[in-house]
Amino acid sequence: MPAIRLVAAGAAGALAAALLTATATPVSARPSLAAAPDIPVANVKAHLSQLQSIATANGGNRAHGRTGYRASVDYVKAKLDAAGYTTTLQQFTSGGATGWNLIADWPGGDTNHVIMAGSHLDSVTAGPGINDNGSGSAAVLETALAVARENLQPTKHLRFGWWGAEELGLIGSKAYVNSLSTADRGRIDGYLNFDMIASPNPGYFVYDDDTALEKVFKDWFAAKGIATEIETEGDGRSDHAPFKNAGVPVGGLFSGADYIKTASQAQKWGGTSGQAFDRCYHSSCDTSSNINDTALDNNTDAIANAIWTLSTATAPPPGTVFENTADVTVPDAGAAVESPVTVSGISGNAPAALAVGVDIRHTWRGDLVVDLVAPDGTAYRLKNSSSNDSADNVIATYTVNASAEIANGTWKLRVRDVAAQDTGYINSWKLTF
Ligand code: DTR
Ligand code: ZN
Ligand code: ZN
Ligand code: CA
Repeated sequence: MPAIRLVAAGAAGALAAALLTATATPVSARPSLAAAPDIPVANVKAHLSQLQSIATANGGNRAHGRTGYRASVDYVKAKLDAAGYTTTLQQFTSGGATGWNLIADWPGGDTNHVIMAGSHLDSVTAGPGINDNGSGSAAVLETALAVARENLQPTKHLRFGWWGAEELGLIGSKAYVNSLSTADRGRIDGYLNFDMIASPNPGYFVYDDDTALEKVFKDWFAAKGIATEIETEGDGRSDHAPFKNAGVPVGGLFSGADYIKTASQAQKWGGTSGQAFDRCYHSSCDTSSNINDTALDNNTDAIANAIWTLSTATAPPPGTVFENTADVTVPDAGAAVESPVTVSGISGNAPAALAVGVDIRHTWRGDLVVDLVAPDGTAYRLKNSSSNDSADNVIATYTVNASAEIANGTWKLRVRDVAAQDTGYINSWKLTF
């Protein structure tokens, strides 16, 4: 029987937060660092069936301030406690009603580097909210249970969250982020949000916020041969917004709501063009039958892959090289050209002595001006032109103090030929961290 500890937190503004923490002994089994397991979609659907039953037994919904919401929280919490998680109920009030966030920590991992996944557990009052957002909640729950089944021993600490009162304006997730100290926010290396991931006429949308998080999802879908689009419905529309506003890198997946699927989207994803991704969005028909099993299956497996990848990845060893060997012609006495290199997996800022290896083939190197451009657009001059330097080629390593720049992102080598005659091309270039 887990020990229950009541920790009353001081009232914080309009939201009084009280923490209930249940600590259970994690299951013991062989540790795993392998690739993510395939998550059985039947398990996810079983959670959706439970959430449907809960709504049916509680006035037809699971909305904030209604009995169906707390029943949903109790269901998810019981599964996590039994699996060995340390769960915490964070209480808040909104609109005169009590709400709860459910936070679950997987024991272990570096708590200075947290990977977090979350979804809102509340529905609108109009219906049971099985796609919005039972789908995200069930997928995150089953992923967390898979972590326990596999007894994953991640490098980074894993935390999961189920938010209350999202439908009233991201109330629960805002309460959670506001309750964190600046230091604790800085310990979250990434927050992954899943709100509507099994729409009956599904699309495959990836949040285009943090490039490294986006890449994990896009690479997984690409390997499965599933086309994706970036999620463009607006940053503020789900629980990743409070994290993003607090400077936490965010990512996530979305299968579409009330917007209409276009003909080209139906071409790539199937389904029905000219029809909403989810015709039952915020309606009473958002029930267990309002789910596309294939989208639920794919997105849940993508979530598991992201959790395994992001929490077990260790920082690349020093001396990690990011290189572009594609030839880029430099127009004679013309406009500058650029060659990109995308850096990922490097936490924090770039080094004060960033090595920039350059290999440009040219018959009069004095024509050339060469810059390193950081992901935020800042240019660092590597080489100026000089009228009397007639030697061939620029093959050199420059050292740049890039400590003011975030390491991850797309860096560019910018080259311009400023004098007529003599021509050349970028043969390759690289960054060494
Ligand atoms: N606001 C969410 C549904 C939603 C609409 N657009 C997006 C974009 C990204 C995530 C979620 C959504 C809700 O009704 O819960
Ligand atoms: Zn909604
Ligand atoms: Zn939602
Ligand atoms: Ca020239």
